[in-house]
Amino acid sequence: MNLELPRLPYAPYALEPHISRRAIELHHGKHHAGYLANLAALVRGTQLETVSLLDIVRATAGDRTREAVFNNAAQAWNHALFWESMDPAGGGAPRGALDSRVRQTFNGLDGFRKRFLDAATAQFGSGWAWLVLDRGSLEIVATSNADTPAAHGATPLLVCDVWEHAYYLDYQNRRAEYLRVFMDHLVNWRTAEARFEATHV
Ligand code: MN3
Repeated sequence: MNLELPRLPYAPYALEPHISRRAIELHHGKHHAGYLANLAALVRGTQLETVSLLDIVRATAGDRTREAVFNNAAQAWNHALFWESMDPAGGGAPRGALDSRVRQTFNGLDGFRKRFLDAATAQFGSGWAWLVLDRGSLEIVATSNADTPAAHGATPLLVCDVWEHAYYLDYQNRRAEYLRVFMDHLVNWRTAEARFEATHV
């Protein structure tokens, strides 16, 4: 069964002082785990019970009769990528092929940083900010609630959670500050490079 809570790629205290152990434990152990528990209950005994999480996301996207399944599956998938999008030694710059493409596409790394932070800050209410590869082009997109570019044919490379539960405990209402910390201290370019390079094999 593929609906088990994935382990964090680092210890729950490893992102301190930027994100507290308490915030990570609640976010991973309660929010992320909660989406998976809801999803397991929703798909039990259905044909979706034996397919992968991403296949559930794709099979239910845009289907209003299965909105709860989509929301819980997409949230679970998005969170798994979010944990991999951070690292205790994160921040800095991409390397190799991704570095060139980011600089070319967004007019330098500073251009990327500004565009990503603007998109994430401007997302009204709950959602996610992404760097994706869509039909060969790098793009920055924001999605609302559970929605995910993975349901719409794009390949997500990086994601930042902008639901209030991601930052309220440590940053209260200061989403912009949380986002700057994400970009400058936590963003995991190594996993983004691996995803980018995997699309070129
Ligand atoms: Mn979250």
